[in-house]
Amino acid sequence: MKSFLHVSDIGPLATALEEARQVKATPLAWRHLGEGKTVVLVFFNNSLRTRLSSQKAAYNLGLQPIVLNVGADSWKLETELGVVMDGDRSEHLREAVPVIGSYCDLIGVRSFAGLNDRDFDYAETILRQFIDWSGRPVISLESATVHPCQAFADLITIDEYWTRKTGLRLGSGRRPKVVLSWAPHPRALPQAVPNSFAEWMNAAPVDLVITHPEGYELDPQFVQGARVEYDQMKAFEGADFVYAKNWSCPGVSCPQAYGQVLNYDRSWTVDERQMAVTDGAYFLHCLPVRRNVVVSDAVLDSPKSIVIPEAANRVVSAQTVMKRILEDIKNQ
Ligand code: SN0
Repeated sequence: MKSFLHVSDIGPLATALEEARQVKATPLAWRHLGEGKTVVLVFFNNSLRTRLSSQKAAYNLGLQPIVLNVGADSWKLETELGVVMDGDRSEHLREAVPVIGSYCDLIGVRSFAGLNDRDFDYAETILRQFIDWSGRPVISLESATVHPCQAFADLITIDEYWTRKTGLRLGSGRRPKVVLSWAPHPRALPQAVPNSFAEWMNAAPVDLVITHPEGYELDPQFVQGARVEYDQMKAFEGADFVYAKNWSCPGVSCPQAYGQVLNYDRSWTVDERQMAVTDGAYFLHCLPVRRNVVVSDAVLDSPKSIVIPEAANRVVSAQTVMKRILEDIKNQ
């Protein structure tokens, strides 16, 4: 695996899921695989789960993590090409990235969408510079348009709870109905989480329904053939899994509104009213979540909420991805 951004980077999903099950069952079985190797985890933005689960995944593989918080304990880095560097950014990625690459064997990067310039964000301009100039495999730890480690953990969680509900493995028998629902939020948030969730669910043996108010249409490369339903209650009918997430305007139907909050309609807050029409759906969210804005206390604190096991599976997804990369390096 050269880099990890898209579901296609991990190959057949059934194989990846089986590998994740093994990693979860025996996390220390590959504890010598990463010996003598280093991963640098670069954070341009805040993180709790990604930071800790990536480090824990590395430790399980005998891989040494180094964490760099850009701007806080490094120079402020310039990310745009061709600019006159007379502002507060002291170093360009053009130098910083190959230097980081020379100190490690793989790199993880968190670089949120700026939400100002759709072309800059959707070209993954920052992550691409790491891929092009580091000479190392690069993992997106939520970059401008994708959050693959989260979506992989979401799939692992849905697989586990589908088996718990039906006794069936995902991919054998009926497909679960999975609903991705937009929810209100006071701030403008990226589309990376819903983009990746949609991409991974489209590749998995599930029926995906996406629901959001008009104007929040996700980029077609991620929606693919999924059903889009503008009536949230209708979308939730008979659902087996509900995934709530806010995102700002993706700029598909309204390019000038890219990255903006179009409305703050609190009737979209996921509550018992919507959950009542599901088929006893489990509730997922990537966290951090704003209580009583995105989802009510009653739903988040109910036995159907699986946000904590979902977060725990972030170690499993990160470890499975790092294990793959280390095996590739070894076999080169
Ligand atoms: C990020 C996002 O992409 O939506 C990270 C999610 C894994 N979420 C936030 O930035 C939430 C911040 C807030 O103020 O609630």
